[in-house]
Amino acid sequence: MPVPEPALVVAGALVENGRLLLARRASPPELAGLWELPGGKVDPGETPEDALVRELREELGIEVTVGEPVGVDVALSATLTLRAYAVTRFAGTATALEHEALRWVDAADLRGVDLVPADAAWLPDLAALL
Ligand code: DCM
Repeated sequence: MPVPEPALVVAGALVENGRLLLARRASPPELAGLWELPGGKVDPGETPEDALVRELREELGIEVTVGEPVGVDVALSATLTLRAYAVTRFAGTATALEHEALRWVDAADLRGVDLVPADAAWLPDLAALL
């Protein structure tokens, strides 16, 4: 039997003036209160870049230009893979439309933040953007 490709979750690393945007999750219970790069699942027939544009519009109310991948893909499970992209340009003011809170962190702040486990794998890559 063919093995299906894992579905992809894409997340955006928005950097402005040496600070990275993090968003605090409201759910599920095991991730609630932890900080993440905002994003979400790629829909069937959608490119990862288009999915990230859509997700950041829905979650933050901004229009972004998607840049290069950041770090390596992270396996969330056998069926789900997580990928981060640099977001180099965006228009509008990021607002927590679906998260509990937003926060802009500098390199020092980033070291002390409680990230969701998958995103913590990217800490060196994220620090290098700041
Ligand atoms: N996820 C993650 N890190 C992110 C974004 C998402 O670990 N920066 C995970 C949480 C969920 C899955 O991806 O297991 C789907 O995300 P969501 O619930 O936001 O659609």
